[in-house]
Amino acid sequence: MAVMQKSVLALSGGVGGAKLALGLADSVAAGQLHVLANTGDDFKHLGLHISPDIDTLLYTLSGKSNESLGWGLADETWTVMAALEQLQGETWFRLGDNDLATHLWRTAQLADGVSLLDVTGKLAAQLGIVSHIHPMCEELVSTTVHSEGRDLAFQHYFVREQCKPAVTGFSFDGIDQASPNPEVMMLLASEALSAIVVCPSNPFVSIDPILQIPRMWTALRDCAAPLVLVSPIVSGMAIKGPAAKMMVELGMPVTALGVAQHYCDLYPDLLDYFVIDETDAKLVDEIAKLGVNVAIAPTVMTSRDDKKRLARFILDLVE
Ligand code: FO1
Repeated sequence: MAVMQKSVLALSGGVGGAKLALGLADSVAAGQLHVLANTGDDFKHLGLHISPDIDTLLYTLSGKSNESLGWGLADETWTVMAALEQLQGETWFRLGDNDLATHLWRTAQLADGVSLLDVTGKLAAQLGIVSHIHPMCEELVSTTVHSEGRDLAFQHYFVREQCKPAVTGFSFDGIDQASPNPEVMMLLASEALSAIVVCPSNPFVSIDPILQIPRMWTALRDCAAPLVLVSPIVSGMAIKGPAAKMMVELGMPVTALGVAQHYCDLYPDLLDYFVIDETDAKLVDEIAKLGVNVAIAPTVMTSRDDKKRLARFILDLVE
């Protein structure tokens, strides 16, 4: 009798999350990885609908990502940006020539009434991806970064101002009217999942928007599959991006314990396992006091083997 293959659901933002998603895609049976992607970074730019985290996942899972930039496509050309600069157009957010095709096509499809879920599915199929990438919702949810005395749209904070303003908080405009991705809600209610993995993405601007979609985090908590979260903070630093800087500015301890505290405070009983890096082993007892099972592994993912090793570790942990 054939044994039913169970699936894994990963929650992810951009670069850090996509690395573990790739390791998971390599480690589960073909088509058994589902990725729930943050779309709180999505915005309209030059008339185009940009979905940065979905695109980072698409390009990473298809092996086409630009690893030195951390976004966009490898072997990119920039002719359109150069021409736009001549016109004194907006070039602070750089769209490569090949990447532009993705945004143009997505925007046209959305205008024709196709859902973001289906557009993403078609893009994934074109790129030969067998994993399933699900936008967290269909509605536009816009992250606002609150800084001292002013509010900034997320990409203005992140790209135009290079994360320099000190943050005091975040809000996700439109989130209360958003509906959680129905396919993911069905997966959570089924017995099809063997694990839920929260990738080492930024807690505040990548994972919180996903969890704060109405009914989302409670559905994750109530799902029978164990939930494993990988700390994005290692040895007091974020591997990539502004998470550590944000924690300092928010007055939080910049440690894996600070990350665990954040999730336990906002989402009680959500975490079953919290994976910390081996360099943070000294924090085990303090984190365990929060009522979470702590596991220790090498979590820094440089090579493809590192990604697979961490994915394997997580899958073995929940087995
Ligand atoms: N990040 C940058 O730092 N500079 C850019 O010019 C830039 C352009 C860009 C274009 C398309 C895309 O999908 C992503 C892009 N990103 C850029 C990355 C992105 O905005 C951020 O890394 C994420 O929003 C944070 O997860």
